[in-house]
Amino acid sequence: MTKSLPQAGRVIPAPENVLPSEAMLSRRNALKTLVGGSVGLAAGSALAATDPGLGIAPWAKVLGKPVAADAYGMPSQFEKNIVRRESPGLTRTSQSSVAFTPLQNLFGIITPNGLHFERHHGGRAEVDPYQHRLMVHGLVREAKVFTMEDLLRLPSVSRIHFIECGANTGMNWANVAVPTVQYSHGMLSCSEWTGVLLSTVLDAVGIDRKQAKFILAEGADAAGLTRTVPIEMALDDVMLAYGQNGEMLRAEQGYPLRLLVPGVQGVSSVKWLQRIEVGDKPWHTREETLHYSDLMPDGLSRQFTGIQECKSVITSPSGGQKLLDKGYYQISGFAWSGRGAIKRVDVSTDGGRNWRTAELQTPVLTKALTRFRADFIWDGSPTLLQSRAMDDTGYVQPKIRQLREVRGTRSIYHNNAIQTWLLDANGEVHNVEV
Ligand SMILES: Nc1nc2c(c(=O)[nH]1)N[C@H]1C(S)=C(S)[C@@H](COP(=O)(O)O)O[C@H]1N2
Ligand SMILES: [Mo]
Repeated sequence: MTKSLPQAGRVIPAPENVLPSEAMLSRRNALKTLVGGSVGLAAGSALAATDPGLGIAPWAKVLGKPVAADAYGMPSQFEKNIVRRESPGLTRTSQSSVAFTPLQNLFGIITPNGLHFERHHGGRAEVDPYQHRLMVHGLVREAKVFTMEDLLRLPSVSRIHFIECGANTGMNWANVAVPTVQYSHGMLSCSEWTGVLLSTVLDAVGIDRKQAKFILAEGADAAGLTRTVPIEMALDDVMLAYGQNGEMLRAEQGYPLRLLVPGVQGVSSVKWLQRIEVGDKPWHTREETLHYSDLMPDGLSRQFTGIQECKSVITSPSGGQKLLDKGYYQISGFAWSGRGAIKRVDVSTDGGRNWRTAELQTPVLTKALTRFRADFIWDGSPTLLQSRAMDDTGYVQPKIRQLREVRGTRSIYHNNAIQTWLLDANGEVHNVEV
């Protein structure tokens, strides 16, 4: 007979300096995710080891499963609720739709490949890598067509970068209190991408350095998605990526080849990339005129506002979770900036009146998610949780009011405002605006 874990709701003494081990036990037992299932019960074994009355666990009485040869490994059966989710009613078809990353269930800064958010305009293309080609032409000395084999022979780089859809947190503009961080911020993921710098390929075709001002990237999917990228970016850190966290790209992420434009809204990172054209002016494609432009209060539309400004969000505790008791918790979340590295994150437990500096987990990388954490002792009263990030340009994440003063209320894209979670007296966490 196994004994049950110590009761959730057990009061852990809350001294000023909570011991990490006790703190972890408290947190894991007391934090329950209502939406999205478990919260990673890794502490179970540690608890059991210290329980003198445990006896022999059922799984120790039988032979385990054989090695999973010839099969792709999957998460534990107990983690099957940790999945991407579509926001009910958000899109009319699941081809032109988005499935959000469960940010509340992630550790560290890397998004597992099966949980990277997906955003398609014309469905997920199934591209045969042997038939796929990348054409590079326009203002170049010699236009070229590359096979995947050609690209895999070129010098490669591996870099950790986030991708955030420009529309991430878009519903908060209209103060729609989407219930969880998965839906409010989950068009955000971070991977180690491997591929060839675009500059390497542009060197190979010999771009006209005087005339070349922009490149056009085109996808091979049904949407034929196209975006303009300025040449300074193209020659800087833009990648032709074929690798994602140590394996080939997932089909959802653009297998076998995508553009990766670090720090810029996701739409520029064209998936199933089949064509790069070098030109001297922007193309003004559908995805940079009709969409992905910002309607200002005066009725004018701002175009080419691509960079994802500095932003952060607390993922634990976050909307839809429930704290089952007072006492010690860890506040944890992500901070990121499309302009560089995160310099500092502050957290507030009183709606922004007082702030204290959170710890940043290393590595702190440019244009990558950065994990922050802070200790928190909940006294059981209603609490407004916020985080505020600053990047290495000195830019500080704004309040939603400050953003609305400039941008009005009709925006969809680029909401990088401070997020507020209300932890109510029942321990339930809600998306609120203050
Ligand atoms: N070819 C193509 N590339 C595309 C898209 C698309 O629909 N087709 N969607 C874009 C959008 S809007 C975003 S936010 C990112 C999402 O990347 P992900 O699906 O890998 O998360 O891909 C971009 N690249
Ligand atoms: Mo997007």
